[in-house]
Amino acid sequence: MSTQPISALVPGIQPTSYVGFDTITSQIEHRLLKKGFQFNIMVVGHSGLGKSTLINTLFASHLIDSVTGSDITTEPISKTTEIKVSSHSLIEDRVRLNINVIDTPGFGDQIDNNKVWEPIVKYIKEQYSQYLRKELTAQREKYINDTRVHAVLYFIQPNGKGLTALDIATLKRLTEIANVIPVIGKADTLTLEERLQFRENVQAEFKKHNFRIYPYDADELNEEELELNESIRSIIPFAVVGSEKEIEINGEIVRGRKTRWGAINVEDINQCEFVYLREFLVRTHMQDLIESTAFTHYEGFRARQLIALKENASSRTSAPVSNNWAYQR
Ligand SMILES: Nc1nc2c(ncn2[C@@H]2O[C@H](COP(=O)(O)OP(=O)(O)O)[C@@H](O)[C@H]2O)c(=O)[nH]1
Ligand SMILES: [Mg+2]
Repeated sequence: MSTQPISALVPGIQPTSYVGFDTITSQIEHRLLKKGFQFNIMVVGHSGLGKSTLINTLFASHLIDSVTGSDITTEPISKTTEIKVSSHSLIEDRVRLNINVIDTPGFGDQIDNNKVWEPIVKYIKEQYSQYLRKELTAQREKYINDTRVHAVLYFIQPNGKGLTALDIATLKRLTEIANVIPVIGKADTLTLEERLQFRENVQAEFKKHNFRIYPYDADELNEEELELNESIRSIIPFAVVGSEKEIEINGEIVRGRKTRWGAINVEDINQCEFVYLREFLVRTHMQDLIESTAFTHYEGFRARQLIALKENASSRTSAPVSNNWAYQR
């Protein structure tokens, strides 16, 4: 069966005078602008890898605090990974972007890191579950508030070797349920050659473990889009450097970091891959991240839940109906 849309098969008719349905694009735009956009981004990785700084650099706004400076020897170390959500509203031109940043402090900071990914996995699934519950109510809201995690930025330590056991265990679980974008944090601590070698090692491990890393090649993508995805994949994990400060390099004010050995301009593609990450995450794939979450990850969850419910109902004898939306695979 052909999967081509009807419109591609039927020759178009040009009306003899102006009808005006070409305005539908601006009508849609008007609606969308009024409503605003929701984007939910999660950061995962060890403390001090530059997660908060990178989020602030990405959106050129101070969204989350960097909690360094606090004395870790006196602060109690939390036993598990915490989930901290902060909501922001950014406006650029006429577009309002509502961002939820989901921070995961405490990840990997314990001596025993067994199952520290669990609160993260639980949070992601809970958002799917909440969304499904809202969709299934008789009086469905017109716009369901979307808290589903659209992108997970996973920070890999620039250790020069490769993934740790914790990275592997966490990535395995997260890539099954969300769009995961791995990055090498604080890449300025590696030389350019070290970065290339490190990336090669990490990419080989992704292959070996068969991780499904975002972006995905969907059937409907054209050649150009597939090529773009391929080129993005070749530089994943992005070697990034973040900074909220502006510094002066050769008389120019840029966003960068001053070190004892010199200065780094985070927006210079010869010095780090921050610009590529921003281009990809914000300027080419933001809508695709939102759609992939809805049509791939959430859809899978939804189907499994509904099948489970149905089976539950048909095999039910006297057992009470379970109100438990636990994730079932
Ligand atoms: N060298 C270097 N330091 C960074 C970078 N990003 C952040 N930092 C510094 O590292 C410390 C921890 O950063 P933070 O963003 O709070 O890390 P988080 O714990 O992962 O959220 C701060 O002192 C930052 O100024 C980076 O890309 N390179
Ligand atoms: Mg932080």
